[in-house]
Amino acid sequence: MATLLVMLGSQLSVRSDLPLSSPLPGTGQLAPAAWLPRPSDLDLGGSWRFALWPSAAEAPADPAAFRETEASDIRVPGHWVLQGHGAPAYTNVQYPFPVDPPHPPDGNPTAIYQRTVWIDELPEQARLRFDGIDGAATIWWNDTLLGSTRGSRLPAVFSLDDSLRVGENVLTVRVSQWSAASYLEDQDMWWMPGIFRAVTLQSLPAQAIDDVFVHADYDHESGGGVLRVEVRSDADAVIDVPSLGIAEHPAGVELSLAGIRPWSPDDPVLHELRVRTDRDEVVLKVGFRRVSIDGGSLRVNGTPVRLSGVNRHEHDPDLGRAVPIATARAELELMKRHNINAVRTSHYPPDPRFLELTDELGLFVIDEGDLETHGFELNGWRRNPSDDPMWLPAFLDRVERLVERDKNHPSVIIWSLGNEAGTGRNLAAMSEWIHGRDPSRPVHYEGDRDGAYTDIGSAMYLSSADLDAVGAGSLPPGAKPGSPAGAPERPFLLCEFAHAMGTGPGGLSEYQAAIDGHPRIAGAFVWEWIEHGLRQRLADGSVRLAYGGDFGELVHDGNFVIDGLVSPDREPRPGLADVAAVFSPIGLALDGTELTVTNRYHGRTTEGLEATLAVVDLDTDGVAGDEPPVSQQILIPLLAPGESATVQLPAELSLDSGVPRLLTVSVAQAHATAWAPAGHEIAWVQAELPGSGATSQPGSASSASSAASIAASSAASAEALSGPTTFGVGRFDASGRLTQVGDIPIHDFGLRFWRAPTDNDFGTPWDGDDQRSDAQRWTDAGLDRLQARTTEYSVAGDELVVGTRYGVISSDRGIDSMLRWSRTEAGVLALDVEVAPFGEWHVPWPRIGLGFRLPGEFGDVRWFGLGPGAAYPDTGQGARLGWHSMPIDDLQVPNIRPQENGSRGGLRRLALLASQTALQIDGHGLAFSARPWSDAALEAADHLEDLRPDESTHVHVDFARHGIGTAACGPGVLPQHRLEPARYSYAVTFRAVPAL
Ligand code: IPT
Repeated sequence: MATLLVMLGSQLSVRSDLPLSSPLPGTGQLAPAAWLPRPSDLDLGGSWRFALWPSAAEAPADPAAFRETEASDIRVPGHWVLQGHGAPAYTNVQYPFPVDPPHPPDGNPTAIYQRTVWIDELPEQARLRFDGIDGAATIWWNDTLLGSTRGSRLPAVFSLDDSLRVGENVLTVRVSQWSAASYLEDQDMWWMPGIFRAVTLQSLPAQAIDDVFVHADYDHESGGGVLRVEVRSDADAVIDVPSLGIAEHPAGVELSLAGIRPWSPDDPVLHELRVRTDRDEVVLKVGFRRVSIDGGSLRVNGTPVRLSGVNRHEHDPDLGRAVPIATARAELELMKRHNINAVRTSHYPPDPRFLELTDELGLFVIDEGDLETHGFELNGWRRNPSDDPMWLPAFLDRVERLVERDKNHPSVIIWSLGNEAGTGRNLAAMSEWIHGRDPSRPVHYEGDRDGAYTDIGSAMYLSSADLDAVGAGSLPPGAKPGSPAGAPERPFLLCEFAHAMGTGPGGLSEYQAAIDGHPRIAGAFVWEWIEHGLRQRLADGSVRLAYGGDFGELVHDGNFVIDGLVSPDREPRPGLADVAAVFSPIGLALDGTELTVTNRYHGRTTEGLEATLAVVDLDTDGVAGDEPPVSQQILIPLLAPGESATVQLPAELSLDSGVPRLLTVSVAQAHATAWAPAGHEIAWVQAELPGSGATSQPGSASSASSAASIAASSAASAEALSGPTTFGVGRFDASGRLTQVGDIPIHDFGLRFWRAPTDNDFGTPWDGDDQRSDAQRWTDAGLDRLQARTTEYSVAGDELVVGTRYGVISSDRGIDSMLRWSRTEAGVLALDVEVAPFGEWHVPWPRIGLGFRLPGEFGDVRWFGLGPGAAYPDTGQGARLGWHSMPIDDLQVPNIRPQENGSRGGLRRLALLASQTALQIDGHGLAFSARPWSDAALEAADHLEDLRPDESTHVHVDFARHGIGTAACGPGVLPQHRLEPARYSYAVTFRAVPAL
């Protein structure tokens, strides 16, 4: 390997171009170094001359030829495919070109960029830095060839010393979309070429500071720190750290410091470090901390970490991966406000400024290399670059540029070699290189399943049960395909889990319980933070959020790129509230009037948190009145990280007053932070106290019973009905369907068992025996084509009975139902529902509930139940019990690919409101959704923009729902959240009330 490294070093510094088929890294660059901005840096972003050709062969070969060419203007940084030249393309695993390594195809969009730079006075030394060029670039300054770049998300720095001139200078960059390097950049994302990160001209003195490596260690036993700053420069350097009283200390000489406050995400203490020579100065921020693996757990400053993470791609719906730094900051602040404390920079090093923000705001980072060769898997991993010596220099170059650029950031606690590149010698060599250069951080790579060359066990999309078994040490290595290295001394994390595609993710609570149950489990990273929808203007002038296939790609992977906790415009999806609840660093449990508080912060006590107890009386239906809750501050015990304590809630609220009560404890930060104001909520918990008085819940949903079918049960005195009838405040049609409650017209009333499949419903569960998705199994079983037949319609005194058989077309399978209406309370229609399967059923049902349509003027809802966001059986951890209200439009989750969404659970009272009147529905454990379009329209639509209100309000009142799971990529719905076919009975009431 030594010879190869020498070869690599010399090859890199040669000013030559590199053939597009060469597997080698770039040419002509300066040695990789830390990203060290200086105030005098000149940003070369802006408008450049630009032209694009369909192949490299057709594009001008050099700057002189380009000067004669017609060109337009383009914005730098940016992707040309988002600025009217060519089109983006989305593939997940598959390469969009033949797998013929190391050759790119001839059809290879090739662009030339050019701009002038005015120089007043020649600096002693000048450098040109590119932070990211997607594609393979060749660079000229004036007519001098500087070299070439490979590694789209990595920096490339060139010396300009002998090519600068006073006056006008010309910078020319030729970029080909495809090269040998494309085989190493098969991340699941849009293919978007262009100069998409900053281009900077640095003017420097002759003996500049070339590199700085800060070692800032913290010893949690002594509370002391050790600082050593290595400087690469031809001049002598000194350091100053004013906040620690360090001045003019010689670089390279170790300093022991007592009484250091360490860096942690919860207390991100940074110190300004100045590195100076006679002629040069750079300023960095330093944080003291130590990463270690001890007793099988991953620790920072001695404390085991609990990584509550997300995978973050750089994405903006208009700008692609050219994400403005203000946007990145807003994203990180949003993460912090949702209790996310870690980011995996999937699957490439981020914009270098991003890590300044994670240092400052406090997030742990897994910094990942720009490497993925996933498409080789589709060809049996044959000729995978990861195990082919021809690619070793490129692999080493990529990891070296990652580590050298980002090594000074305290937030970076783990290096990751890349993603989904199989396994092989070149990956092992990358890890070996890191261990030599930066032994202070562990190395991660999920593909190292045997733990042969990395330090942390890792997996993707393991089920919560398997994660629990890994934590307990009971899942041996290799027990399942892809199961992780089991050695108990290796900490373990899920680098991806909880695939947040469409409605979901379901099952977060079970994962978090497994994480919190085992110190060996260092945490997990949701796939993924943001949906990569691109804003697209269509020929008719309309605008939509586009996904794979929308740009006419020959091969693509559809909407698999739309799988985030936030929309492309960073609007939270319902899953984000759920993540905030399960990731909360303050664990709260309420048992009667005993509150247990657990401090799961990494680096702070509970000081500075304040808690409120709110108490509200419930009526016998379990519903609160309109009066505001009685609130008071309560004391939070002072807890160090990892500690927990139980406190008694204050007696003076006379908690056992005889009536049932709802208690809500909320914990908030007392003081403003960089990312949230004072009073921002960190954690909450609710519990109901039954009270000593007896309660009756008239509308209770009951659970399954084992009896097989429903008896036709009309009393002897029953009178059969054959036409429309009035019964109490209800009107019924000739088939016994409810058509009116009071004055409110009701259409298409009946039982519903179907839902517009979610992305998870369309996925094949990783943990199932069936190769079919739930949605496929539902259609195979005929749930999408039930036909109704009235089996009974009769009245007997105060009971109206309607039996309906829902049969599957062309099958002898179906569902029998019996609806028993009663009118014992004036103005109220009470309904008991029984359903039971008949024939063979081997598939869970999507839902059991009522569906109907109201006039569109019923445009608002008010409900007592879980809210304000959606809650399915295995989602909605962020939803709480109380009164909520909103326009029906706001109930909709604007999913880019429409699907079942926005159902509110835990429902006890619902009012569907028009201006004068309201339909009120009461029950227990119900769920509802209401939409301005039908389920059929929802299911048929490919894009959000296809959905149009149809002047009705379409309502579901569900008794039971199948869970959501994460089968879009991962395990399906857990057994306890499946809706298995069985006999069930439920109760609910209807009434028309004045709208208030
Ligand atoms: C895993 C990838 O690492 C990630 O980039 C993304 O594609 C994700 O899947 C699905 O959205 S790969 C794994 C499912 C084989």
